[in-house]
Amino acid sequence: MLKSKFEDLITFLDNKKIIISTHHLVDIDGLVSCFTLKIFLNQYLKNNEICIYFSELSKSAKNFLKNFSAKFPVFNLSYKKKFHGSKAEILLILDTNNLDQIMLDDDSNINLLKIPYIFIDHHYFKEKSDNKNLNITSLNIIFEDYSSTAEIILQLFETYNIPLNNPLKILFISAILIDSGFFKHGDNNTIQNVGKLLCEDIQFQDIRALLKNDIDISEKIAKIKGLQRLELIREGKYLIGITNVSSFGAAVASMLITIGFDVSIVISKESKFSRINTRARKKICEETGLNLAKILEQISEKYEGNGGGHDGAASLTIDNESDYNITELVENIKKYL
Ligand SMILES: [Mn+2]
Repeated sequence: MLKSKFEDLITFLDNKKIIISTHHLVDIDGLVSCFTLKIFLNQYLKNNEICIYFSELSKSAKNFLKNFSAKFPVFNLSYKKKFHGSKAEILLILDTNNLDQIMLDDDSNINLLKIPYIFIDHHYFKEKSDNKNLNITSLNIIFEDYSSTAEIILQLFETYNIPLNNPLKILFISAILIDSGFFKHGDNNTIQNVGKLLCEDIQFQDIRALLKNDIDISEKIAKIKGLQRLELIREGKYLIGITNVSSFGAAVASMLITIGFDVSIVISKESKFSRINTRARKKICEETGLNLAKILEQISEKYEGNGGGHDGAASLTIDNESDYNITELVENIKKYL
């Protein structure tokens, strides 16, 4: 089934001009998925014009790119910072299935460009009516149970028996490790995928070193302030933590789970919008059916926000003028606990 899905996609892409892209503040999974997909397509589709567009890299992705390039200076990791929409016949959007997460360099709305697009992703997917006609949904490849998008691309290489050299293997391992939280959110497949990529020349500890990220002082301060402002809600045997910080909301939300909360909610208020990052312990999602992505998606529909993610890690961006109140989210979460 998977092979026929891949085949449909590749047949469709033949002879088309392609732009590959991913969400704003590109993370390591987004970065690796785009580069590796381009390498795959270049081997397979000989006559295509393919380019990668990134709006802005996250700090960890920048750091990874720097470390990786130092190790493999000739490996081609070029991408465009300008979105040449007029040159594209099809857009491949990786590691997100939300068009609002694609940022164009001139701030224009991607929907207005009228380029058809296909998602290749591992986040919770809900079909939206507003952009249905431009998304070729029959060609989307979305596996919500995969721990990374990179594993979908890895499967493409495997299905078509394209051998992987060491730099490619290292790229895949890095993306899988990061997105699975070093297997914390993964399953047997995640571990097996990494296991088969590791070899004599590729040592696990060397990859850890490649992914090492120094935490800068602003992130430390955000975490400490997040703790100072923390409110604890107890629901039976479960603990929910709510706090607010101006930046590093995702990191603060993850930290709250590490220190003992079952669910965390972190609000980051900006001038026009608020961003809400949520996390939940994997075991609780499995036990109770809690799915943060679904809850945030529902709220975003009701208040015209923008939400999505996974069952145990999701976010919502919402207009400060809307009637939305955080207690609605808390109440929705409590229903499952
Ligand atoms: Mn991902």
